[in-house]
Amino acid sequence: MSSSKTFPWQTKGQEADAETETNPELYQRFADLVSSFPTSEGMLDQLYRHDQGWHAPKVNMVGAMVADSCFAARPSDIIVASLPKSGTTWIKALLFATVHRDEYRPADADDHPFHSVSPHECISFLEFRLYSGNRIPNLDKLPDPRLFATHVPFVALPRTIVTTTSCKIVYVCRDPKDTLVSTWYFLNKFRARAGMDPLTVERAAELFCDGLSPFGPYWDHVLGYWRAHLAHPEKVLFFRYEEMQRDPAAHVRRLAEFVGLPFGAGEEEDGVVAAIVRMCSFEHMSGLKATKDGSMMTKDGPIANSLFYRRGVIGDWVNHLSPEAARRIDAITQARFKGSGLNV
Ligand code: PPS
Repeated sequence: MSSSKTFPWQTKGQEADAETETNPELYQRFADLVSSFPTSEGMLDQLYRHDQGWHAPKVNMVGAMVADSCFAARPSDIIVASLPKSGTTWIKALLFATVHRDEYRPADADDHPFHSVSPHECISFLEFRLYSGNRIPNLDKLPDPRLFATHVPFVALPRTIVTTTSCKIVYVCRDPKDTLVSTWYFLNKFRARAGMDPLTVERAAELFCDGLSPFGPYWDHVLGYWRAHLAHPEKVLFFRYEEMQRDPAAHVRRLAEFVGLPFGAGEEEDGVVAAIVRMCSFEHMSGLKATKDGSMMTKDGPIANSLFYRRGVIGDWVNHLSPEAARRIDAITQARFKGSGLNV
């Protein structure tokens, strides 16, 4: 089960307590609004289409709207943004380990918070965890820099994240076919838990191509952050999962510089970058006891930390998707990204 140990930067999860404010009226107002949006079948939950053009289950769309109206960004905040299944857990681990490297030395990985809590508890999602269950969390006491995460598209970010100039966004995207296969696999686990038949990968691919994936359409999501990165490279960092796999150390250095905490010559000599890369690797993280035996609470009940680790490789789609489905996704990607300078 989840650890009883708490850290100063840790936010409360689903477990509301007497100190946490709630606002059921605000949640209800947004729930009523979302109920008026068009709906479609999704891979697990029914998806609602926001008038900004993105899709999400009702509870997450409501969470995003509450976050938009209540979250107050600080100039020192750092926000991880991504589509589900595109490297979120990994980038959370890398960012947390980099920012907190003096407090928790990666060389002493045996003593690191990752032994007690998953990267998802080190960096909480706004719309899944913090703004859920009618709660309006008090995030004022968290020490700087505060680290948060979101799956919402750029257009739907809480507005103060965008308007607070020096608040930074770290975005990661992944090949759409691998993102789809990872999403399909993950959501089928929840379908099984809910007693639903598994979704075929063919059907999942159709839904994905129609934009009916959580926080999709995939292409709008990636393009939204890509354009924001081009317009404001000092505010939005843009990483690709595949490039991170090819050279993780270079990405850790870029990440550290971007958040204003570059590695010094002494740290380079001491091998701190390599230690962070090693500690956050799929092999290390998936083998931890906190991953294998731990879980965290979500709206759907406890979810095993191990579910966030499957294979962690590039190109696994080839083992699942038909050539036709792959061609269809590639054709959409080519058409949608044409002229954008983006090559996923
Ligand atoms: S989530 O639910 O949005 O947080 O999921 P997300 O972390 O974005 O995606 C899960 C996929 O990322 C792989 N993964 C990793 N790859 C490399 N290194 C590390 N440390 C790592 N941690 C998780 C995970 O295995 C999922 O990909 P697939 O292709 O399904 O294996």
